[in-house]
Amino acid sequence: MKAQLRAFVGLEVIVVLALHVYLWFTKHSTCGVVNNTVSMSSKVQQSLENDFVLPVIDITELLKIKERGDIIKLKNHSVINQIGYACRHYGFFYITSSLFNTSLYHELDQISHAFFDLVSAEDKEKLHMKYNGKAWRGYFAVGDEYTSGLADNKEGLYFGKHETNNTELLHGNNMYPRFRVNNQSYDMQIPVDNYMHEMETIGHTLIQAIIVSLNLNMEEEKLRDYFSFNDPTILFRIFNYPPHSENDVRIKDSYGVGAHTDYGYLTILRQESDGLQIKLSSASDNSWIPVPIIPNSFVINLGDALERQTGGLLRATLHRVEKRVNTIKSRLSFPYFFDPNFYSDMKQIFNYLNDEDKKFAVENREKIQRWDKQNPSDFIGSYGHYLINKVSKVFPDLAKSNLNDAVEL
Ligand SMILES: O=C(O)CCC(=O)C(=O)O
Repeated sequence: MKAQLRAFVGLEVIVVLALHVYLWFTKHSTCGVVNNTVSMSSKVQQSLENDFVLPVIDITELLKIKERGDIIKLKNHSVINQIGYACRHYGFFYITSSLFNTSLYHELDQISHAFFDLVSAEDKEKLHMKYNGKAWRGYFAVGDEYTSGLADNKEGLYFGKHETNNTELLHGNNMYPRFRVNNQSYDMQIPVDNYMHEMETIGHTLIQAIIVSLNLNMEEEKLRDYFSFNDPTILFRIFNYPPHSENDVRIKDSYGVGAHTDYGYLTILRQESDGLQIKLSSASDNSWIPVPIIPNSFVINLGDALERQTGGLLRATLHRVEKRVNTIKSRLSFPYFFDPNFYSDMKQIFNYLNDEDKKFAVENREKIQRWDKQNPSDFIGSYGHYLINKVSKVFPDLAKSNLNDAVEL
């Protein structure tokens, strides 16, 4: 009898444990934690324990589709459904894939470290953006770039599509660092161009997946016209966040990057170490949530143009980067921006949404107050116009010296 009781109690414990495991999985699978091959950093684990983790979506199946333009033809695909869920609820998610070219990323990490850590301030200054006219490309030093009115604690390099004969604002030549340190010569052009090429493929894949996930009542041709992703505006940046002493008065009230949303369609971000934080509109306590690194993944977030075009169904989520005070290590990050065509007027598709999504978009608009108190849907003009106004605020001095009267300051 005793043995039977022991067996029964043992069985009960196993059933209760199994139930807990089951409940945990059903709860978290709605967040789309689908890639079991990814090893999670301790902070991800911690966020899991705090009951939240951003979706991690393996996009290999989409990257395998040979004709890049065909993704927009897909219907009811499980990866697209996961992307749609993440975009509607968070505006932020991770992507993973066995097809990512990790050796290229490693090469770019190495050469970026060599540039930021070993090149002298004088030599970096020779590549300053101020010497590159209206192209808005080159190097900037710590304190040059502002977000929400405060100088960020980062230095960096700005790149875009390398178009030597294009004299339009924010177009033109890249200033690729070429340097020699410790008896070794470096040239950033090939790794930067290769990296941008790979990101463009990922960008085309994701924007089409996002468009399909909207289930719009529109013909393919019209979709391509409304979402101008064929010839996107591309900006690529490499940031270096140096460590600071906690008592450094210059950084008292500022961040690595202050709170902001991105401007265009989507950002494909690779971060070398933790630091990025987001504020979800659904977070009841208004807290900042860490977005820790997951090895071999990218963080994706949506920008203002998608918020505008979808009438608020998809949101550009507020984010910032912590300053580096309790560490001796700097932090590299590689944000790549895949944005609407420079001349596109970012047409709105609210009327083509289904009723449920329309309701969700209206609720979103009522519930969430944007950080800048602006509504991207109210903007009149092209994406290029929107972008120029935005970037001239983050580099006010450069806008005065290099863009002259081309922008309203
Ligand atoms: O460096 C990062 O992790 C994020 C940078 C960022 O927020 C941006 O460039 O918009």
